[in-house]
Amino acid sequence: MGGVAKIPAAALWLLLGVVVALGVAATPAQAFRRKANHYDFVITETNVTRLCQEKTILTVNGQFPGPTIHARQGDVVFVNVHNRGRKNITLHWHGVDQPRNPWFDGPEFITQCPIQPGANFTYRIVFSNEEGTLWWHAHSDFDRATVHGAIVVRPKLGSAYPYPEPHRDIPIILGEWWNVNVEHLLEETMRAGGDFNISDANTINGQPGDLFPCSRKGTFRVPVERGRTYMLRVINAGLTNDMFFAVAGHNLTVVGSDGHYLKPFTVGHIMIAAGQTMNVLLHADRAANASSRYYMAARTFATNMQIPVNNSTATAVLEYSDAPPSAGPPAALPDLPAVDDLAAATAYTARLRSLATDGHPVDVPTRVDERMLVTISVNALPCATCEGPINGTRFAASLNNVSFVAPAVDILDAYYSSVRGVYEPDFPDRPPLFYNFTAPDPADELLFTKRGTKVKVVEYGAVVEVVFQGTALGAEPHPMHLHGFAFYAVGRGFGNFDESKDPATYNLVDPPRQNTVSVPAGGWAAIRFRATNPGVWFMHCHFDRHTVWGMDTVFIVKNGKTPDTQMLPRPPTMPKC
Ligand SMILES: *[C@@H]1O[C@H](CO)[C@@H](O)[C@H](O)[C@H]1NC(C)=O
Ligand SMILES: *[C@@H]1O[C@H](CO)[C@@H](O)[C@H](O)[C@H]1NC(C)=O
Ligand SMILES: *[C@@H]1O[C@H](CO)[C@@H](O)[C@H](O)[C@H]1NC(C)=O
Ligand SMILES: *[C@@H]1O[C@H](CO)[C@@H](O)[C@H](O)[C@H]1NC(C)=O
Ligand SMILES: *[C@@H]1O[C@H](CO)[C@@H](O)[C@H](O)[C@H]1NC(C)=O
Ligand SMILES: *[C@@H]1O[C@H](CO)[C@@H](O)[C@H](O)[C@H]1NC(C)=O
Ligand SMILES: *[C@@H]1O[C@H](CO)[C@@H](O)[C@H](O)[C@H]1NC(C)=O
Ligand SMILES: *[C@@H]1O[C@H](CO)[C@@H](O)[C@H](O)[C@H]1NC(C)=O
Ligand SMILES: *[C@@H]1O[C@H](CO)[C@@H](O)[C@H](O)[C@H]1NC(C)=O
Ligand SMILES: *[C@@H]1O[C@H](CO)[C@@H](O)[C@H](O)[C@H]1NC(C)=O
Ligand SMILES: *[C@@H]1O[C@H](CO)[C@@H](O)[C@H](O)[C@H]1NC(C)=O
Ligand SMILES: [Cu+2]
Repeated sequence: MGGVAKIPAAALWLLLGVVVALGVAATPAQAFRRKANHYDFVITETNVTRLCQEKTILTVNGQFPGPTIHARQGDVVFVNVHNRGRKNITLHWHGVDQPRNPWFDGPEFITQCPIQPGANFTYRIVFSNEEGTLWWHAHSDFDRATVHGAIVVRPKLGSAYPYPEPHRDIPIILGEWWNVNVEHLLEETMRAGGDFNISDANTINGQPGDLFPCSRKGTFRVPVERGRTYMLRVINAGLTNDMFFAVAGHNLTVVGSDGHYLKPFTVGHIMIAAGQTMNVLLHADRAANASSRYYMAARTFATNMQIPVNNSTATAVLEYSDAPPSAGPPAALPDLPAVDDLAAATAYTARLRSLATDGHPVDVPTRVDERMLVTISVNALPCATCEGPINGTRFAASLNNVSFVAPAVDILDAYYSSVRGVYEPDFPDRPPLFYNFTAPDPADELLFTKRGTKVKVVEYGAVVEVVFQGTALGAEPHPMHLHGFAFYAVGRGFGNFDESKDPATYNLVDPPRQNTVSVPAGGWAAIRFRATNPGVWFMHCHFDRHTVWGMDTVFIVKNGKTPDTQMLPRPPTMPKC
C-alpha cells in the first residue's frame, strides 16, 4: 500500500463543492482523476429526476452512472472512496482478478468490513490479463442500483487490438430504475419476498429513453460519423434482469466479453446476462441517403412469466453527424426478440467462443482435481408474519441446499487471522439429495433449505470444475458470478446434468472466458478454472434479490508454497468492523 498519496481535507471539500455546485450533468469526470492511475470517488446523495419525479439516490461524484475508469492491461489503479453518504458501503471491481490481492475485492463481510459514513478507503486494483470491458459497482445491500460505472481496459501501450482500432469507445450501461427507494426495496425483498416492487423502467446509461413519460430530454445520444467504426462497451448493471440489446438499421460484431476476446461474429441483437459485459463493434455504415437517426434499444429477457418483470423498452439514439439534422425521433425501433424468446437467447450464448490465437491463447484445463455439482434453488424459510412462497414462510435461496448467511465480520480477515466460528469449511461438493431437479411442480418438502456460512476450501493450483444445476425451484436463468477468476464456460444444456454423457459435449478447444455464466432455467452450465489466485472469493447469483436470499458461497484458495503464490499481507488501512 506504500506510495498512496493522501488527499488533504481541504482539497476534498473543494471536490465536494464541485459536486454540489455543478450537480449531475455538468460534473467534469476528469476533476476526480488526480493522476492517470488515481481516482477519487466521493459517495454522495444526489437528487435526480426520472419518470417525472425527483428522487434522492446514492452516486459517485454526483454522477449516475458513475465515472469510467480507464486502464491498460496489467496496470495498477488506486481509487480512494470517500463515504459522504449516510450508510455503510463497499465497492467491487467486477471481473478484475486481483491476483493475490483479495483485500481490495470489495464484497461486504466477505473480504472487508464496510466503509462507514465519514470514512475513506483506498482500493488498490491490480489488473492482470484482462483486456476489454469490466465494471465497478457497490457490493453492499442494493446500493449498486445507482452506484456503478464502466472500466475500460485497453491493450498495453504499443500492443494492438486483435481488430482494427475503433474510432471511439462508447460505454453502454444497461440498468434498471426504481421509483421507490432501493433501501425500501431491500426491506421488501427480505420481508415479503415475492411481492417486491419490480423496476419502473430499464435504462441505457441511466436514462429510460423516449418511450417513457418526461424522459425525452434526457435520452442518451451517441453522435457518429458515417464510415467510422465504434466500440460499444455494453454492460448489464441491472439488479434483476438479463437483457436483449440491438441498434436499428445496424448489425453488431461481437468481439469480447467480460474482459476477454472472442472470435468475432455478427448478429442483429445480443443477449447480455446480469453482470456480463459484451464488446461489440458498430460500423456506422448507413447509406448516404438513409435516415440519420436510429434507436438503440434494450429489453428484458426472462423465461418465467410467473415472476413479474418490467416489459418495457429502454432506448438511446444513434445520430449521424454528417446528415442534415431532422426533427423528431428516429423512425423505427430495432427488432428485439420477445421478452421470453428462449431460443434467441440460447442461440446467441452458443456463439461465444474465445479468440484463441497465438496472441491471445487459451489454456483450458483438461484434467479436473475438484469436481462440484451445485444445485441452484429459490426456497422458503419459516416466518410467522410472512407471506412468502407459501403462507407463513419468507423467500430464501440456496446453493446445494445451503442458504448463505453473511457473517458480521469479514471472512477474509477471519481466515487470515485464524479466527474460529465465523465460517465453516464444509460447503458440499454434491447436492444432498438427488431428485428430478428440473421436473415441474416440486414437492413442498423440497422447498425448505438449511442455512449457514459454508465455504469451499481448495488447494493452490487445483483445477476446479463447477456444474451449476438449475432446478424447478426458482426456474429462471441465474447469472452466476465468480470473484477472483475468469473461468472457462465449457458446457451448457437443458434438463438434468448427466455425468455420463454431458461432459462429452464440452468445448475444451475455445470456450469463452468469462466471470459470469448464465445458467439456463431448467438446465445446467459447467465452468472450469485453475485455483492459482490465493484468497477468499465470493461466488453468487448476480440477481441481487437472490444474492441477499442466500444464493451464494465462498471459495477459499490456500496459499502456494512460494512467496509469489501467496496472498499479499493484510494492508493496515482495512476498515474495522
Ligand atoms: C432532493 O429530493 C428530496 C426528495 O424528493 C427533496 O425533499 C429535497 O428537497 C431535494 N433536495 C434538493 C437539494 O433539491
Ligand atoms: C482518509 O482516512 C484516513 C484514516 O483512515 C484519514 O487519516 C484521512 O484524513 C482521510 N482522508 C480524507 C481525505 O478524508
Ligand atoms: C411498491 O411501490 C409502491 C409505491 O410506488 C408502494 O405503495 C408499495 O407499497 C410498494 N410495494 C411493495 C411490495 O414494496
Ligand atoms: C414498466 O414501467 C413503466 C414505466 O413506469 C410502466 O408504465 C409499465 O407499466 C411497467 N411495465 C410493467 C409490465 O410493469
Ligand atoms: C445484417 O446481417 C444480415 C445477415 O448477414 C444481413 O442480411 C443484413 O442485411 C445485415 N443488416 C445490416 C443493416 O447490415
Ligand atoms: C437511396 O439511394 C439508393 C441508390 O442510389 C436507392 O436505391 C434508394 O432507393 C434510396 N433510398 C432512399 C430512402 O431514398
Ligand atoms: C410483453 O409485451 C409483449 C408485446 O408488447 C407481449 O406480447 C408480452 O406478452 C408481454 N409480456 C409480459 C410478460 O407482459
Ligand atoms: C396468511 O396467513 C395469515 C395469518 O394466518 C392470514 O391472515 C392471511 O390471510 C394468509 N394469507 C393468505 C394469502 O392465505
Ligand atoms: C424429469 O422430469 C422431466 C419433466 O417432467 C421428464 O421429462 C424427465 O423424463 C424426468 N427425468 C427423469 C430422469 O425422470
Ligand atoms: C434441504 O434442507 C432442508 C432442511 O434441512 C430439508 O427440509 C430439505 O428437504 C432439503 N432439501 C434438499 C433438496 O436437500
Ligand atoms: C456499518 O458497519 C459497521 C461495521 O461493520 C457495523 O457495526 C454497523 O452495524 C453497520 N451499520 C449498518 C446500518 O449496517
Ligand atoms: Cu439467481
